[in-house]
Amino acid sequence: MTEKILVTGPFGQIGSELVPELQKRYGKENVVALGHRHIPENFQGVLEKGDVRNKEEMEGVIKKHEITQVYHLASLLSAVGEKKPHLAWDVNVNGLKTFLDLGVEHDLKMFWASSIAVFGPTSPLENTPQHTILEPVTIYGVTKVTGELMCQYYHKKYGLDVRSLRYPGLISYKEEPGGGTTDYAVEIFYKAIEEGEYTCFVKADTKLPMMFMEDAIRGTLMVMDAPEEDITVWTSYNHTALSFTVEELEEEIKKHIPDFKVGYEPDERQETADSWPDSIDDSKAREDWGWDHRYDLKKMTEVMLENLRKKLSE
Ligand code: AKB
Repeated sequence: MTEKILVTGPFGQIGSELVPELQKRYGKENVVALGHRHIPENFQGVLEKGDVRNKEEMEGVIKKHEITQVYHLASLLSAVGEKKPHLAWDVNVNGLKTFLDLGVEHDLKMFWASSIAVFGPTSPLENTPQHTILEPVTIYGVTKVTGELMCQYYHKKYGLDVRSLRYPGLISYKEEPGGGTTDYAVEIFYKAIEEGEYTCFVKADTKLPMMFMEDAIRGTLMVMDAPEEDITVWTSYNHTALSFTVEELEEEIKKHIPDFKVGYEPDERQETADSWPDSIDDSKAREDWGWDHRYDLKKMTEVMLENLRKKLSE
């Protein structure tokens, strides 16, 4: 059977790199991008427009395209969530509920994006385990814990095959993130090339789990490809590659741009960053479906600078 894929949030940081990969695998005609407001003019592929909170509208898309799998990525991130907590709850929780219900009704296989934001100040800070205290202090984290529990519940109650990853901060040269706390780890590369200086909105010693986007996309497809009997975590898998402080990233960039200067002016995002782990333990993902990252800080920095230089000079 040909898989017919629906991707929500297709033009966000993850979606804009996942959609082309899915198009390569399944054919352009079999991947439907569900746009909402911002639709890139140069998008090549099948496009629908709609609101993930509107079940009727989403059901129309699923029926029209005979969808078999959904990658539900549409979400407000942590920093923008703090500015719009009610909207964050509505989109992140009610949007997911729409697809969990449609997943059961239309027998869909699903992927949903969770985050390291499920952890909070009472979770262990280093090598945070898969199963631990989850008391997030951001609305984004609250929606992600709720979503994880809903996914697990729908799996247990209705047998829904919905898989998920707790993404760390994601770093990419293709699409910029929007409204997250870990955005500094991408912004710093743009500023290093364009201006030779950067004012960071978190402190120099802020350390968070991170991953290069190519690894994240590979991990996403790996968890979806795994045989169902190998999946032992139905909330969301810890998923990581590396952890570094901003200062360590600054030093790595300086190996390529020696005059690069970084200033530090922490804002309200510092509190969110401080509430998240320094590093997480993703051994469950490694044991269950063979997760293995390919990019460390050195390789990621080289690839980011090389590709951003090209992109910014076009
Ligand atoms: C954010 O900073 O909000 C996201 C995330 C870690 O989920 N990048």
